[in-house]
Amino acid sequence: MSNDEDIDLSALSDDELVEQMHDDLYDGLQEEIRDAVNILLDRGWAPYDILTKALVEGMRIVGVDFRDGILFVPEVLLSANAMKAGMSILRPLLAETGAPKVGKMVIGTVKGDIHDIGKNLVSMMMEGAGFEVIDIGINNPVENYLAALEEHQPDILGMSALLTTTMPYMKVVIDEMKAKGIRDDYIVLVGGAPLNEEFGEAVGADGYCRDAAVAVEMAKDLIARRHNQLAGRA
Ligand code: B1M
Repeated sequence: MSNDEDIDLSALSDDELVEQMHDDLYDGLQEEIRDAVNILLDRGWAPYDILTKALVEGMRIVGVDFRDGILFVPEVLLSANAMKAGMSILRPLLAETGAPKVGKMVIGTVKGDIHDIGKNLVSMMMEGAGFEVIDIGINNPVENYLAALEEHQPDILGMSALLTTTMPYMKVVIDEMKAKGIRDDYIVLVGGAPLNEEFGEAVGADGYCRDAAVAVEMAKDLIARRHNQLAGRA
């Protein structure tokens, strides 16, 4: 997909520019991605549309060629860094609601797993929806989750896993919360490409989130239900 010619991004139409961004993400070109995000913002694009139509879609294409053995880890890392460069411009814009905080979430990727783009995206969208987010990063053993819950006392624990080999670790965390008698103190949401609703139920989570938008809706919904339950008991 590489194209060695210098392209004047600002001369492209919106559709051409989005397509070019898919190519530039594929080629791991951070600077070009930053420029293109800024051009789309100048043209009045909503940050969420840039995120989903240009960046997430571009990463989906990378994922297909990674799966098919056309791209390898070093190339995909470059793509991931280009994606992060674009996300870092959008992050403050998505978080800029000025709304009062509606809840608090601790989120992290599970042990053995270093994928963090999806988790970061969920964090950004949650912040944008008025949540305070404490991101504990990648490769988290159960102790990290428990320590963060203890320290921050969030409403929600979010866990992310992108590998079929790491997703069962979510059950380890939830089982340990049960053993400590703290499971019901928190709403537990899980997400990541290989998961599904049945898996979420099987590990004992309160909800499986297909994407960041679903995570926001589910978080708001479950927090509202919880408040209603507590009010009912009072
Ligand atoms: Co990885 N990788 N990777 N990789 N990688 C996948 C996941 C894979 C599907 C690629 C493939 O084969 N098609 C495959 C997994 C296969 C499987 O398990 N079935 C795979 C593999 C095999 C591997 C390695 C083992 C490769 C190797 O070393 N041979 C290795 C493992 C490393 C490890 O973790 N121990 C590896 C490494 C890497 C890189 C480091 C190169 C890089 C990660 C860089 C980074 O994250 N900083 C990478 C990448 C980028 C991918 C793909 C291409 C893209 C993932 C991504 O960022 N997607 C991925 C292919 C794919 O998924 N199509 C792949 C974009 C992101 C926005 O989507 O993460 O799904 P996603 O997040 C979504 C939802 O899932 C949901 O909302 C997000 C936003 O809408 N969500 C949540 C996610 N977490 C949530 C948490 C929540 C709620 C919702 O909590 C409340």
